[in-house]
Amino acid sequence: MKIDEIILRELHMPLVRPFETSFGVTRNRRIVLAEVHSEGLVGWGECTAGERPTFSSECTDTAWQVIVQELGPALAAAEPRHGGDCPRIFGYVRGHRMAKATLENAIWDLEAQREGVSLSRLIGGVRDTIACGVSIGIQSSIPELMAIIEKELESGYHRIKLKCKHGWDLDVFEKVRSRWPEIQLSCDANSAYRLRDSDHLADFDAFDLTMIEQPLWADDFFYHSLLQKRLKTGICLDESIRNRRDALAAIEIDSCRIINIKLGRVGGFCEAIAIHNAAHERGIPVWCGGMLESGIGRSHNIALSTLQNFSLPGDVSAAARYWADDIVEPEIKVSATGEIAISDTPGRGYEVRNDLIDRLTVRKESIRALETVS
Ligand code: OSB
Ligand code: MG
Repeated sequence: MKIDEIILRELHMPLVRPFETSFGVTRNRRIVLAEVHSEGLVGWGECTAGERPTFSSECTDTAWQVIVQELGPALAAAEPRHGGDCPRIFGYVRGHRMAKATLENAIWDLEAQREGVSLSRLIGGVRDTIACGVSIGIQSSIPELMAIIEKELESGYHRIKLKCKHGWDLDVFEKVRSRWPEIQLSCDANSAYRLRDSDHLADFDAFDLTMIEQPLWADDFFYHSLLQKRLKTGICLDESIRNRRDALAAIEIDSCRIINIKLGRVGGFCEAIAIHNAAHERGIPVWCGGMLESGIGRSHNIALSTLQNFSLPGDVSAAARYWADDIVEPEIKVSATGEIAISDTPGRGYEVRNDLIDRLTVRKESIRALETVS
């Protein structure tokens, strides 16, 4: 496909409530969106990098720079046939997977539109609804947390994930489990613990958690495998898994029993599908993580979640949990039974609200192929 133009934007979007993890609080998102124009169609991609390099080494500004200086011009010059060509085109840039995913996912959206199929169908999705969970940030008190959980359960969500850290873990699980003995409950430490906390983490076993997500270092498999031997609860890796090779290594040495797949963290649909397949063949279930996305990134997460081995509820939840006014329509909603229905319209399945996107845009840049003088 000939790439006529790539328009890169930064949007400012305030969250409806702050989101606190062991690495910090997010109140306002600075979201980079790519709009790729090709042969009369427009594909959209969202960058999931945070505002600061705290979840991973990427952030809004590094992604912007790498897309403007390297990936955008390289993509425009390359004329990819489909999304599957992107890893090769971007392969000369080391790292910056969230920046790469921004463009790769836009090409997958374009490809689905060109083929006249939904993105879910294009990637081989097998579900017409996906089961949804919620990720609940650290709160200032347990009663506040209990009220939020009550509301989310009433909304039908299938799984509650609690962000945790030292001082916000065992007491919290204790209270939540005694009130709701049967719910699917998990926790996510975002690397808040160290191997010396192994005995403390083994105490989590008392609460029948579906998994403990990323307890140790963000770049580690080895020490997670030592920790896993000391836990009954399965470890789920998020931050540590950058690609299929990492997933294979982690599974091989039993660093985890479950994998969280995030499109941005792994560099886009190609690698996400490769990790999904590798985990599937080895009997390791996966689920789709979230990064406080707008409707564009969320629509891609929904499509990804329709693959066979996404057998656990993801952090893919209703737009209204994050935004007063999201940038796609129809609004992304979760049914009373905690599910999102998959659209069968061509592409990502949700229209962009161009007027709203223009109003939220704080910077914009047009990227075309580098002019080559022959
Ligand atoms: O570790 O899964 C995570 C949000 C930002 C950064 C990292 C994570 C998260 C979430 C929120 O857990 C998931 C969501 O609701 O989008
Ligand atoms: Mg996580």
